[in-house]
Amino acid sequence: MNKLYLALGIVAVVFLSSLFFLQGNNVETPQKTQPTFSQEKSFNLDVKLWSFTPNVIKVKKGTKVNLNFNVIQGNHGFMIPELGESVYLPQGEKQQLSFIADKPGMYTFYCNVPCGRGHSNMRGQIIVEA
Ligand SMILES: [Cu+2]
Repeated sequence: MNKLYLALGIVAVVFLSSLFFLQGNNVETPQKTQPTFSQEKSFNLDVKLWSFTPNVIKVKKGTKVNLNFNVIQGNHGFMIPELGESVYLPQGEKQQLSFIADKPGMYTFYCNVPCGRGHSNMRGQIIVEA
């Protein structure tokens, strides 16, 4: 009788520890990674007919970039196709766009709302340094 209990006990211990082991393994499976950033930088951009000021923005890779738009004149848009980011910028409003610059390169941004004669001049660059 004692041997039976002992055998059952051993089975139970093995079973429970294997559950624990599996659970431990689960913790180590790669999770979907959240984008991380090493620093954060904010830029104030004035938006007018027909310019973004500044129109060149330089950051280091891994920076969280906050663009604060002060829309002074006209209705505009701000778009960075390569990063899949865009925001509508109606006159008189303040808007913000944030993203993590995690890939080095030169990204062109431009106004994507037809705003008249100088519309095609409304462009600039975000330079992400390695
Ligand atoms: Cu425009």
